[in-house]
Amino acid sequence: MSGWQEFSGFNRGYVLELYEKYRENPSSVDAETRGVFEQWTPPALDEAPSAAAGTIPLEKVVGAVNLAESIRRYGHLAARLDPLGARPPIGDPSLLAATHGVTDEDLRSIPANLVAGPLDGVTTACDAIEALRRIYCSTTGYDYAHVFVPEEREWLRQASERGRFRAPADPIDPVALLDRLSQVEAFERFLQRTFPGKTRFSIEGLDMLVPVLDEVIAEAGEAGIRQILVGMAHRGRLNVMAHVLNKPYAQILAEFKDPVSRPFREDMAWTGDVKYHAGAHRAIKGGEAMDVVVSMPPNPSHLEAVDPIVEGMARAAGTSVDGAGAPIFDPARSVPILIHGDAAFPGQGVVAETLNLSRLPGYSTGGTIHIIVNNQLGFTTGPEDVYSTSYASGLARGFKIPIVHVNADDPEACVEAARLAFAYRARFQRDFLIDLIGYRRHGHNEGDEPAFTQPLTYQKIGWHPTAREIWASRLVERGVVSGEKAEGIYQARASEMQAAYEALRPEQDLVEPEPEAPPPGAAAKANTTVSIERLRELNASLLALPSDFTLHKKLERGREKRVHMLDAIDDRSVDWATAEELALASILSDGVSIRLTGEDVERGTFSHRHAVLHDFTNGRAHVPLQTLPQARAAFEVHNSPLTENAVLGFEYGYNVQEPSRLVIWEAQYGDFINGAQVVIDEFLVSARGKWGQRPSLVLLLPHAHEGQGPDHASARPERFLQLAADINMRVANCTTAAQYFHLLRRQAALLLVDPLPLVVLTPKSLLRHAMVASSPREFAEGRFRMVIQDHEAESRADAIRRVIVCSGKIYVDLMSAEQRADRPDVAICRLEQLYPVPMRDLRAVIDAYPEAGEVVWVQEEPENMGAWEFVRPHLQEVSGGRAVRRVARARSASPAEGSAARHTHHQQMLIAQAFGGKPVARPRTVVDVPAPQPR
Ligand SMILES: Cc1ncc(C[n+]2csc(CCOP(=O)(O)OP(=O)(O)O)c2C)c(N)n1
Ligand SMILES: [Mg+2]
Repeated sequence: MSGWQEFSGFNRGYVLELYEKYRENPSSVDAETRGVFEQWTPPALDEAPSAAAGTIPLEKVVGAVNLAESIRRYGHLAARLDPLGARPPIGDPSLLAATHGVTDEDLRSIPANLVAGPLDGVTTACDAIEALRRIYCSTTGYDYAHVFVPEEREWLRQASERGRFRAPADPIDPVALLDRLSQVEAFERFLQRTFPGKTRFSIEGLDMLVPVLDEVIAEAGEAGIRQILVGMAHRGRLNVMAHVLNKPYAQILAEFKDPVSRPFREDMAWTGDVKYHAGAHRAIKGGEAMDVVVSMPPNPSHLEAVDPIVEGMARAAGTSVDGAGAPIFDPARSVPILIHGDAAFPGQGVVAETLNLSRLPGYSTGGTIHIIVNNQLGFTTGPEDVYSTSYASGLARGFKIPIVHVNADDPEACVEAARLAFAYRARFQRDFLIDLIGYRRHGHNEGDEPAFTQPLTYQKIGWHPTAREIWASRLVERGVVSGEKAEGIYQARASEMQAAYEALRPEQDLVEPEPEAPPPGAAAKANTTVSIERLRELNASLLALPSDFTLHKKLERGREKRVHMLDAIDDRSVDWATAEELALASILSDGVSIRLTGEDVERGTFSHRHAVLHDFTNGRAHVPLQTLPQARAAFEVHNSPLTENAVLGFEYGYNVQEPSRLVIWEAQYGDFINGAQVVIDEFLVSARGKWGQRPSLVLLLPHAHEGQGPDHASARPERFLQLAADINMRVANCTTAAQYFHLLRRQAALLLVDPLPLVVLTPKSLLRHAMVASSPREFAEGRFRMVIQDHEAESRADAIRRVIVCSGKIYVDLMSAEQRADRPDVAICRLEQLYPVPMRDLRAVIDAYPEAGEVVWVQEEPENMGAWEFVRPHLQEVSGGRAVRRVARARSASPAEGSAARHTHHQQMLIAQAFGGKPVARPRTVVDVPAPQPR
């Protein structure tokens, strides 16, 4: 047998490297290795080798090296990772010496250096293999052979084999750790006894999560990180809130009491949320440096939905935007920690979407520390039905994230994992995953009987000592503390809980966040005009290119047109894209920074934006809004990955973390927003009422029926309008470039005084339509109009019999219709802001036509979609007794026709109906309109 051929590429390289070292300088290797090499020459790679290392047959050396490498790669398969021992290590034949044709005796005759790598203090290969087994097959499973970058793999290998983060090299205070575990356990036991059956999602079985977080946070603080963002679900959340975020026991206990006698917030804008969804902040006083802030945002029950939100928060916290140009992100300023469930991590797609953000320039947070709180169960479902990977963490392998599986009953191993995770992140700015493997002491929640489905596991758990008990016995064995002392530590922590309970005054101790009411009328008062001089200056600056920049010919023509766009103040010359760029430029010059993201937003789906220009000769990028001399704040624009859920969540997080910045996300087409419905429902529209957050994210959603088929038509305005309540957002569908300009500027002006999410249905074909263009005067003198009157019709108001009210593109279709000429009795008004419904303005617009007998809502969407069902009662309320009708496509399950010809046919029918029928004079008797229902 030829030993040389047995070497895998890596080991072959290692032996060759060692041999090279020896040839250059024989004393650079130790005496025993020298002895081997003195009698051995590596064969040419294509030669069948036959030489053996003197008295040690070469195949034995090969076997030893391959065995060592197998232990490094696959040792985790033999590690004791399950505290219950219910899932014994699966092992692998490659971990056995015999598989490699070596015995312990052979190994004893081989010098350690051939296999030792970073290992210290070993002389023979046998010692080295034993040491490697102790490291790789213990209560930690190092799972990072999938890391591609050799430098990173080497760093990880050095760290684990040298025990860089383990005691004694990196000491642990054993008594402080015992105290911490006592606190964690006493908290749960007290709640279990005092509030039996009340849901708290106990941490028990994964108690080490708290010391692991302590460790990461302490390391982060020491490294100068100022913002730590923690995202987690229900499991162990109360314990983490109490002990990591220092939420007072009194507040937690008061929430358990849930006193009925407290004054309830009866205004419906406030619903609050259950206690295990609440967020918390903690400022830790940092010595001579600044404070460290640890924040846990609130999150909904939807597992893992908070992941991208935390990433966005961390990105915002680490980004400075004060100067013009691109913002500066510093990974040393913030760190995100994401705590996942072992069933949720592999199951929820948003996890993969979030992991995919980690290395993208527009989204990176300089590395996330992931912790799977792996209790080997998802409610009642075991691992065999939960993931197709070998471990719950399998997904992370594809992203080349180093993984450490660790037995949660071994506190020292857990602490090492935490330190290793932070140090790796600090060194490489990449994600790291700790798979903290424990069990779940109770049912899924505390009222749930786990033995129905996992009887054997729960028999075992019944007998299994707690992490604190295990650590206490270990310390007693080591003579660090006495049994009495350990018990005393626990009792002291239990008494603290008892004392907090006895001192509780539930009504007073319960603190609910108070969402502030927006200042009345702030939106209407915002001055959004920009003087014509300033607009011209901004336009000129935006058009200026670096001297050596070659533009694509077609783009050049477009920009030439723009040079004179603002010359004639009353010409309707400014198109949608220019209006947007001028709005953004003016906002930057007002000192508000902007972040714009979405699929292909740099160019724009419809090739209209060109926020990033590419030199035609060399591809070099130029971003006009980043070189704008007038700008006083940073601008960033990023093409997003092909994702809706995680990227929208990310922008939401960015927005709530730094609410003074304007954050805009654009969908490729409006309908793709449904891929992010969880973010809409659970955060964007309801976070204010549940948690007191005040988002102001802008969504640009292309929307219009243009014959492109059932998709690419509808941004589903009906969904947003169904969710509209308690003034939780603004929804607009504007029809002119100037309206869009003022809308964006109004949003920027309201960021701090009256923030609300802004949903804008945006044009597609109308982007370049002459009717949508506006005159420069409309930018310099106007404002955003929530309703637009038909001024032409107003001049013959008494002749008007039918008031059409519509929103968006159908307005242009109606105005361009031939039939209009035959109907001087029809006025066409636009509702530009769908929510909050501008009732006063709407009433005024309709009341301008005293003889009109009917109000007709015209929409191109099917009757069961679009705004009709939402606006109907509002129109009835302001119609002054006039009949309210609608013209719409017939009710339909699918938003639009698959054939362009059918689309056109239906569109023509709509227009015909809008103008058709007999004019109706206003009835002289008042029709009884049902009064709106009280809230
Ligand atoms: C998106 C979503 N689907 C379903 C649920 C219902 N649910 C709540 S907890 C749970 C099991 C979670 O298991 P795991 O992720 O392992 O966390 P654990 O409760 O074990 O800590 C399920 C299915 C949910 N909360 N969110
Ligand atoms: Mg679980």
